[in-house]
Amino acid sequence: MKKEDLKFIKDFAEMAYEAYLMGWHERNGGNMSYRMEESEAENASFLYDENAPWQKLDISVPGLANEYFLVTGSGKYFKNMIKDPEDTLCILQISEKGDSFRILWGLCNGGRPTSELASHLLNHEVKKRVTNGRYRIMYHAHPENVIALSFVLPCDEKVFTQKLWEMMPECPLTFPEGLGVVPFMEAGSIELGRATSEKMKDYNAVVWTHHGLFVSGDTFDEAFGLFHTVEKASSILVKVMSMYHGDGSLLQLM
Ligand code: 2HA
Ligand code: ZN
Repeated sequence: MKKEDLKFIKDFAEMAYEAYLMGWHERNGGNMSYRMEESEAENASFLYDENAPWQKLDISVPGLANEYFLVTGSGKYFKNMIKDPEDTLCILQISEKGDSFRILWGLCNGGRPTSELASHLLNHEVKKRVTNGRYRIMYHAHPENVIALSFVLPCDEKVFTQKLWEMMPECPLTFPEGLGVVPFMEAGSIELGRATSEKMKDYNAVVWTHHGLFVSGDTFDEAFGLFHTVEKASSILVKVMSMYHGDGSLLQLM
């Protein structure tokens, strides 16, 4: 077995590159994590540093005890993940009590897992429970139209959901449960992680006001597709709103 044969690393890095091409990852923006299947964790074990030290988490996620994750590194560029996974990604293991982690592979030039690790783990814990283990992916980025709308629409999930549903017939099919919205909170904070994971009980996509979008999915395609659909509907809404005057009348171009 070679690292190149590990399909989940390849799929992860390919999605990262496609998302970068969409313009959702300026500089080192965004982060992603994948909860590995047992067989994947076993197949990748030839990569592991079994002496890796345990590091305390500042949250507790007993629902993820002994789980393995592939996670983006803090400060790493999505653009580079496909060409240099060892430098930009890591495989981490959660301890038996769910209060610590250790880096078994990756970040070969040093570094830490994503600054949004608390959000990722808290959301995985909820989603694993409510989908009976089906959902494995958490993905966050900075799509410009979703962010722009969060400056203009009220911080209200009924409004966001209704407006985006109206933009494309695809929307109510892709997110029939609607969209969650959380108010602006400090990036990387546990508070943001907890607020998002509350929403993940009911939704698969949560708007981070003035910051971005956080989605979950069972496959890379589903997570990417959901993210893409929300951002595309947002871009249509931004265009439609731009064609009206302040008094609600339509711009007359001819
Ligand atoms: O740059 O996106 O939310 C990483 C982030 C933090
Ligand atoms: Zn962000």
